[in-house]
Amino acid sequence: SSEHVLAALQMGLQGSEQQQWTAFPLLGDADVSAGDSQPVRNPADHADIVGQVIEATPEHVERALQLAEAAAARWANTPVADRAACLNRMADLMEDHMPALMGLAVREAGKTLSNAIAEVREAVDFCRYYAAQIVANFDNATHQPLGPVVCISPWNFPLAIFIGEVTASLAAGNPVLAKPAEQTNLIAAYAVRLLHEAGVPRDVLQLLPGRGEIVGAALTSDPRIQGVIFTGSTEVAQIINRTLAKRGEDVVLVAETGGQNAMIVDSSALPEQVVTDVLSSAFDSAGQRCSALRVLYLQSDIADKVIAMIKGAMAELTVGNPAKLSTDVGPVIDAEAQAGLLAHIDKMKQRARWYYQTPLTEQCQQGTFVPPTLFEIDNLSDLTREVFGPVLHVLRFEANELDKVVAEINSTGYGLTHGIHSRIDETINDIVRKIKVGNVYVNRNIVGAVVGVQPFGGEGKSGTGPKAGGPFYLYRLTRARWQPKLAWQPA
Ligand code: TXE
Repeated sequence: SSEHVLAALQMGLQGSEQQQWTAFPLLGDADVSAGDSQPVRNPADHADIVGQVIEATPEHVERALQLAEAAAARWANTPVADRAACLNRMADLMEDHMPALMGLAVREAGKTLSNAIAEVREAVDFCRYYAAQIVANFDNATHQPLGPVVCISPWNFPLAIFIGEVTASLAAGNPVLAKPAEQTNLIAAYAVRLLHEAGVPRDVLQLLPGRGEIVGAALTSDPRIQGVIFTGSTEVAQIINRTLAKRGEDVVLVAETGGQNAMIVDSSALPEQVVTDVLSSAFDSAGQRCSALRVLYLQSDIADKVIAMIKGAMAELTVGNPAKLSTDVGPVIDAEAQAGLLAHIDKMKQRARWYYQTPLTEQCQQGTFVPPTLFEIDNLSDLTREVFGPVLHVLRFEANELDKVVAEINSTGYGLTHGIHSRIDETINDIVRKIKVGNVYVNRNIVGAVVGVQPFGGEGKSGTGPKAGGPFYLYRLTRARWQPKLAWQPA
């Protein structure tokens, strides 16, 4: 059973607790393993040093760009079947290296064990999906690669999003310069080494750890870069957009950004199911998912009952060391994120009608923990920005106010994920028609991407599209020369 698998993996992780990892620039012709290094600390227990990182210098960036440009034609002319074979081997390798990858997701990013499994599985799915798509729909003549691309990724899905961006770009035939988030270089470096082992040439995939505003900015502004694949905050996406606009050429930008995600629950919904789905949507990964539930609209007839049940369930959550099987909610990524969230919670305590928080245990003192917190507020406009953590805001509405609720949600300008709990078909269909959003989840929890099944991406301030894990993604990373053969049928 999955519990046995988890227990076995936990034992494996215990063995690797003392293990230290490294990340440094992996250039096409050199490992830059000497230089000033920074320690990486476990967000659950700062005494645990997970490894060391050496950042890329401007010289490393320049060398990587030269090598990527020189490698572009060779990788473009590598048959798509051979590129796909590298990705399929990578999927196998990640399965073989599951305990180490999970250990890194837990110790470097604070993921719980079950979230860490999902993280690796999603990365594996991305590899196999893009490999299958490239073989089915593309050949080297009909679709030509863009040229060198930069993949810039966030820390919250440090393997799945990183691998999704990188493997799609590689499948499409583009040499990749990978710039992972500052907080999660170790797992990215591990993954890049596996991709090299899987057969991706070193000059076709290079790793440049470093600060976004230094290494990321140097890469996105360089005229040799033909595409930027970005996942992160709306603010940074806007900076990159302006940088690319200044170049005045057709540089491809794929940006996945944040959301202000809401769930509408009417009085026909099943309260027990609502509570389970609300808890996982709002508090899994300590709420640090772009898809996570932030705003819960409850029809007033059932609001008191559902709120009492949510509070009861929140009281039972275990917040603590994510390496333990009994933990439900781990730490947030770092002290800066923790301080920002605690400031938001303090501010909302003044404004909200009431609040409830899951009690934290002693062990939470050692890390950057934030208690799961529930507020009842009067207006969505009380939330001025995306709150990237385990904080949920409840609003009540009356039966005749559904249109107003949908208009209010649309007015945020974000459109990443929303949820609906209702047993009335007309209500569900009406909301689905009117709500501006990339992904809508009906009578279930909000989960984000399901590769090949629910391609993921937002509208408005939430992203440019195309959706990751869907059939159009690879088209955006290539330039069509003539009519593709379509193995899939548009719906
Ligand atoms: O973002 P940042 P974070 C969003 C989520 C949240 C954010 C969390 O909503 O807002 O991501 O991730 C690099 N030029 N999503 O805090 O700061 C930076 O180094 C070039 C949405 O990491 O935007 C990092 O690698 N690059 C989502 C990356 O940008 C720059 C899924 C992201 O950093 C840069 C996951 C610059 N000037 C998270 N400045 C979805 N929609 O799918 C920073 N970076």
